[in-house]
Amino acid sequence: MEILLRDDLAALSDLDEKSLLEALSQRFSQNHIYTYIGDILVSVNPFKYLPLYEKEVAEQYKCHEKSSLPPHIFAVADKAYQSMLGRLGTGSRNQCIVISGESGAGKTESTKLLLRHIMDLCKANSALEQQILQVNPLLEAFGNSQTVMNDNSSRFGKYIQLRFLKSSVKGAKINEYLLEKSRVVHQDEGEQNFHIFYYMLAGISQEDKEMYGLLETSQYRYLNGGCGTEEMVRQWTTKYSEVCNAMDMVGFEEREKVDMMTVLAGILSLGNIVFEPSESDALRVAESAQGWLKASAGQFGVKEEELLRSLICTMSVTRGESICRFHNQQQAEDARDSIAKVVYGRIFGWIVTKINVLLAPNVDVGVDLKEIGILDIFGFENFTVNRYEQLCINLANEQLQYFFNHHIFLMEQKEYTEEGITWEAITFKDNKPILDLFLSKPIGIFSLLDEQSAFPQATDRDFVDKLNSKFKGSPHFEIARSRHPVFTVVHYAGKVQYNGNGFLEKNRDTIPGSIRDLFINSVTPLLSVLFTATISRTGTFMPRKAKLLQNSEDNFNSTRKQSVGAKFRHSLAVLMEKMFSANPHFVRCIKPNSKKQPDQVDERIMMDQLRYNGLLETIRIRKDGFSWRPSFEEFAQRYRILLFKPDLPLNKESCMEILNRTELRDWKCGTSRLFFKYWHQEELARSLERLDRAALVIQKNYRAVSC
Ligand code: AD9
Ligand code: MG
Repeated sequence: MEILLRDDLAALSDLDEKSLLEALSQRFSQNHIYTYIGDILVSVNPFKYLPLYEKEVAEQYKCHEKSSLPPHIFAVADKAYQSMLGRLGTGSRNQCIVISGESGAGKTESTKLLLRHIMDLCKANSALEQQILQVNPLLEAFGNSQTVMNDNSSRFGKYIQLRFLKSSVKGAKINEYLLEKSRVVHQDEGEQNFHIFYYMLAGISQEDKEMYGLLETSQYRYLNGGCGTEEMVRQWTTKYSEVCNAMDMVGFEEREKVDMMTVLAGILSLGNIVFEPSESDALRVAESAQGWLKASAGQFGVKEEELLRSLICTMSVTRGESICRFHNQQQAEDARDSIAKVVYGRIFGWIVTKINVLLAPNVDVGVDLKEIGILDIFGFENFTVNRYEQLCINLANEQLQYFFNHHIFLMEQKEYTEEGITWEAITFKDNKPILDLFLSKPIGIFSLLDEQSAFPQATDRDFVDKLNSKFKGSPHFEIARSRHPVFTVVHYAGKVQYNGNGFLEKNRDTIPGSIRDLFINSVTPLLSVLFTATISRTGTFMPRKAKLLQNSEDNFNSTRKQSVGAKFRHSLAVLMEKMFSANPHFVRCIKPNSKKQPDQVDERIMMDQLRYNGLLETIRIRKDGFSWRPSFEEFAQRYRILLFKPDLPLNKESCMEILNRTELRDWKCGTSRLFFKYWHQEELARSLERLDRAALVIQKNYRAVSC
């Protein structure tokens, strides 16, 4: 019973894996989905509506004391906001909120709740805040889809940075990571394409449908026959009007919207093109698909014969002479699919860029804005078949786990040693060796992949053979015997077998020059803009510099063109740098079962997540450790007021003088800073509040007397 009543597991006297699971499941069965482990929030997905987010609840979690209210995601938002303003004794600093958990655990929902509450805390109800909130439906429509793990699975990662001047929000920026473009052309059993296609087909008026040349959902091969039940179609219709509203709010022009829908229609038509042999060397479009070729060329605003040419052959220039190499069936289908992927990918990038332009802070250069970043990245994935995308997604999760370990275990323990605090070391599952397996140079999975991608003749099998020979015997790598080029990585969250088919091509992600030329000359303004601009490493569009660069980028032999893996690693590194310099808050999301069902706990699935999340070790370190570590100066500056001595020097002696006047126990003093348990911060905040109240009473009395 003691367990059930506890909101904070770090406060429990003793705990093992089993009782941790029991505690969380018991709380969950009573709809207490949130639980603290010290300052970390654990959230178990209820898969049902709970009355936890109403206005009155949100009100309670504004500038509150953590211990006085049940654990809540709003409390994390509040703490990040107050810390950013420097109200919690840490000095005003950038903050980041890291949300982790496997697919379907509730990261994106948590992100939305955090955003909502932070916007609520800013108080003013400005247009900018509404715009920031409206961005989500737009991003989700284009970047999310139904998977076996989650009906609204994010197929891209995002880091939302909210920018503040003092307490009011001045702008925001979104970084997106690795949209799973391959979903446009292929979805596994039980999965769907990106939401926007279904929304559009359900929500669009008959008149517009004709204008865009759209048919029924069931007609399109790329949509996997997913017509949806009546109820789903109703929901898609509502979602479509939400997306249209969001586009208006974000500032899309009518022309741009029309172009975008037409291009999406073009992608769908393109997907229906199939090929057959002809009398000559070249393939031709099958008789039954001629209409689709015509439709798609029309929707893309390009000439039919030019679109056909880029599907059935590759043009290359050798010694000033154009040579046409005809595609076989597979190559023609690949060309078709790669056009669909690149066009969709560019539309997504363009939407994010537009959002960022709109939300950019409108302040003078040099104004010091503080930031709260929220990271909602794809969860750890382990499917029946795991491809290149899963490798990247799981690398991102390894990186996040490392960040978590680094903060919770490494940094904390290193500081104790440096500051001479006696401390019994806590062991934890360090995933650095797995990160090294991925990222080491020149012998890491990604370096070897880049090396092989640079050879036009290399095959996916060559790549996997290379891995097998280099990592044989590594504790985190297993050689798999199979007809297919497969290999296994032992991740922090378990073993994942990857199928190397398509790795080299996906890593190169080259767009043939002919396709670029095709679209640059499109009469649809949006398409020609998308292919005239190039996307920089930070995700922003840059004008193309020179024809020379354009050509070299198209050629996968070129060393200038960065591979997808290299770009992804770079953006992850930039993200980590940002996060390491901010004050982190952690939300650990847990999925109670894999059937997306309410009120059901699958103990094995829960236990796996508790284990690889390192939650038991986290409880131990939060219980025994000192999570708040202000310098003498910081501490004295903030709390000397408790002694009514504003001129007290900012040194160790003053800190001792202050602390001796409080009832705080169990804190420690290092050589340059103080070490507090996480609850000490709140006790001190309470003392300050009492002081404030006393000051108010005195003021009031003074006024009464002087009247
Ligand atoms: V993925 O890695 O993007 O595939 P997420 O983002 O972790 O995954 P998401 O937030 O999308 O999962 O949650 C999955 C579903 O769980 C949602 O669509 C909701 O139906 C459900 N969910 C999640 N959190 C809550 C909640 N606090 N209350 C009610 C919830 N339902
Ligand atoms: Mg998500």
